[in-house]
Amino acid sequence: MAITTHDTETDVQDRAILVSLVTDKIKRTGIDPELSLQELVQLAETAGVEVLDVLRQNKETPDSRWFIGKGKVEELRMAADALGANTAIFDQELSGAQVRNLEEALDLKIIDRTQLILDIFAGRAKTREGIIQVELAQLSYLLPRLSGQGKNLSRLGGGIGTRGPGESKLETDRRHIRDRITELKRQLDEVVKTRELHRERRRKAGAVQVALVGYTNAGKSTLLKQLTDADVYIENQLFATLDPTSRVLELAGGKEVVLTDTVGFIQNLPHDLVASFRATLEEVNEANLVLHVVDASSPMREEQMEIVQSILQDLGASGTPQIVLFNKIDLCQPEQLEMLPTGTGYLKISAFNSEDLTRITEMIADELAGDTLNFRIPGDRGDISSLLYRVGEVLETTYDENDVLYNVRLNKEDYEKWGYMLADFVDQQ
Ligand SMILES: Nc1nc2c(ncn2[C@@H]2O[C@H](COP(=O)(O)OP(=O)(O)OP(=O)(O)O)[C@@H](O)[C@H]2O)c(=O)[nH]1
Ligand SMILES: [Mg+2]
Repeated sequence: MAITTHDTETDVQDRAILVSLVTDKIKRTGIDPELSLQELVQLAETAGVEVLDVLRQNKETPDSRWFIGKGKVEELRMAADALGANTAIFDQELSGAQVRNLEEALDLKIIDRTQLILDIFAGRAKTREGIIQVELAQLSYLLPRLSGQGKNLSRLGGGIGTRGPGESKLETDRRHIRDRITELKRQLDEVVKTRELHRERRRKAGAVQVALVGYTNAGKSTLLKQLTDADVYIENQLFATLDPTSRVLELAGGKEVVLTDTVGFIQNLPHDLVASFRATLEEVNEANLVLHVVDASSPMREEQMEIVQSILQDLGASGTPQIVLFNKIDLCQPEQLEMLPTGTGYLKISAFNSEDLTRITEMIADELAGDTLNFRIPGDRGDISSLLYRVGEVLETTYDENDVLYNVRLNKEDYEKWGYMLADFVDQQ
């Protein structure tokens, strides 16, 4: 049962007014509401919406009935009439009742930030895993908003350019949705198992995992493409990537790692999405090294970095070694560049500069490199020699009668993993 269909050709273009309510609670989060609004504009444009105007209000607490104040509702109606809007998009999350009240009063499609993000994801999902995860997130978002739902059930799920859950199934009741959620979770479990098998295989093969993570649009997929020639989707829009893509990357010295591109993060990443995408995001957890890609030219750079760190923490990956790649320095103002931290663990790069790409692979190699060890391998143990080449960086090879002597740089983790095969061949002298 596909519940989301994108058919942009036949859909009337959404013409929207964006609304931001700044409450005391939001002020305390420290996220600049103006930057958040700028991001909402980008999200709306990514979803194919034409943004006509932006309305702002400051209020201690949201209005329980309308979210914004009654006067502001009137202002929104007038603006919508004057500009010919058919949609209002709120930067903060609305309750089901607020959506219904606003829709009835204004005769506009009412969408909040969460639903907009879910919608973009729905349009992007291509793999079975992605599609299941998005539908699960959409239904989990919809379910608590269904109570007391009357004639407007049809409109609630109708997002940007989509038939969201509900719209195509007027008859759908909560039990139906719960059943569907159960079924989706079961399907997701299967996908998770397959993914675990893949991971297990990679681990057994001794592959070192490096994950590209970062705020959406930071340049993660561009880096994967530049570093490995991967044919991935790159677009100057939010959430271009949904499903993780892995490619082999050869480092300086010949060592190979598996580099994985992941879904981008964003502030207030909907909770339901994080929960649903946990399987995908597990890739990050498995990584031996995280490359945190930052758009150094963004005015929200610091906030974005904090948001990424806090999501990594939620995922349990905050302890993984990390290299911060300040990307897009070709777009930076000189004063922006000066403010960037330097030192080990930080690189200033442009994804389009080949020298910078080499510096990345060098830093990855350094970060993963461990101590050097000497091995003495009998000539008839080619299996051990090739293992050394695969898991370590062979620095020197000499011959002593029938033995080959290797000086190899091997990190602790790999030595622990392969020690049972290698320990007998360590040359103590
Ligand atoms: N000028 C400049 N643009 C860059 C650089 N790196 C990436 N871009 C551009 O930034 C945009 C986003 O790049 P992506 O690689 O799709 O970003 P992403 O992090 O994968 O984004 P999501 O998948 O949406 O999370 C594209 O238009 C890229 O061409 C860079 O170093 N300099
Ligand atoms: Mg991407």
